[in-house]
Amino acid sequence: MKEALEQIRRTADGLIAAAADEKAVDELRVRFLGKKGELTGILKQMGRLSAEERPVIGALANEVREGIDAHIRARMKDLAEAALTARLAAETIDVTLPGTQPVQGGLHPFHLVLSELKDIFLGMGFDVVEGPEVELDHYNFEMLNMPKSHPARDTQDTFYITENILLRTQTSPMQIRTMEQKKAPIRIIAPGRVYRSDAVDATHSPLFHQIEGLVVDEGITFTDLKGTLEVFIQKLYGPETRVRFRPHHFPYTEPSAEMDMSCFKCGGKGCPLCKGEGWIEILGCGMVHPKVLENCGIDPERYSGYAFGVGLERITMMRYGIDDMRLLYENDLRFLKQFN
Ligand code: 2NM
Repeated sequence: MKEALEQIRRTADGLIAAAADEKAVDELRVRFLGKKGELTGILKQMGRLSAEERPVIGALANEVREGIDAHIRARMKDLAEAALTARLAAETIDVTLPGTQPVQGGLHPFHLVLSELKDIFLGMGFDVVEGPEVELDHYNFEMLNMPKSHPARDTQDTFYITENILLRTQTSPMQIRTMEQKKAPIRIIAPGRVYRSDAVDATHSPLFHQIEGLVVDEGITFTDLKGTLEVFIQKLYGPETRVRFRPHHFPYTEPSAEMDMSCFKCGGKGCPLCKGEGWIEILGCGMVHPKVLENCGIDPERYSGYAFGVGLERITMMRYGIDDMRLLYENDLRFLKQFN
C-alpha cells in the first residue's frame, strides 16, 4: 500500500507539471483527490491494515494528499500568471503606429467664391445683409416698379405660396427693405438663394444664388458704378481683366446695362468658351430708378444710387472652369474634393 501511495504521488507530480492549462490541472484534481479519486480509493482499503501499519500509512496518505494539493495550487497559480502575461503581450498597444486620419471636410466652391466676393466688397465699405426667401409680392415686385401686369410676375416663372406671398426671384427685396429702414447713405450687398420656375439643365436650376449690390448717397453717378464693378471683377479674375457696358433694360434701374468681362480663357482674342466674342456676359446693373427710391421714402431729387445683380453660379463656374451647373448641386465628393 505504501508503494501504491508513492506511485500515485509520482504519477500525479509528473502529470501536474506537464498539464498545459488550468482546465487540465482541474481534471487531475478530480482524478487524484476527488471523492471517487485514486487517493480516496486507497484510503478505503485502510480497514484491511494491521493496527501498527494503519497510523503509518494514514500519515503517508495525508502527506501525499497535501503534497499533490500544494502542487496543484502552485501549478494553477503559474498557469494563471502565464495566461495573464500572454494576454498583456497580445493586447499591447503600439503607440508609435500612425493614427487613423479623420476625413477632412472642405468648403463648397460657392462658399469659396462668396467669401472672396464678400471680402472684396467689405474692403470697399459695403455691409452684408440677408433676409427672407419667402417674400411678399410687395417687396419682390411692387416696390421694384413691376406692377401687376409685369411679365416677370407670371406664375410660369415665379413660385407663388399664396396670391401675395412667393419665393423671392431675386435678392432685391432686401435692397428695398434696407432703403425703407435706413434711407441714405447705403452701401450693401445682399447674397442668398433665389427661386424661379425653371427646368434643370446645364445652365438652369429652380433654386440658384444671387448677389445684389446697392449704393445710395448724394452725388452717386454711373461712373461710381463702373469703377466699383471694374475693381470687383479685377480682384476676382485678375488685374488684366477688362470690362465693357452694353445698354439693357430693367424695370428698377434707369439707365440699365449689362456688363461683360474680357474672356478669362483667351484674354479677349476669341475662343470656343466665349464663342469667338472675346467677351463674357457677367452681370446686370444700373442707376436705381427714381420711382424705386421714392417708393422707399428717399428723395430722388437729393439722392441717387446704383445697383447690380450677379449670379453666384455663373461667377463660380467661370472662376473654376466648371462647364455644367448641376455639378455644383450634386455634392459628388469626387467633384468637391478638387477645391480643397
Ligand atoms: C440686377 C440688375 C440691376 C437691382 C436693383 C435693385 C434696387 F432694389 F435697388 F432697385 N436691387 N438690385 C438690380 C439692378 C439687380 O440684377 C441683375
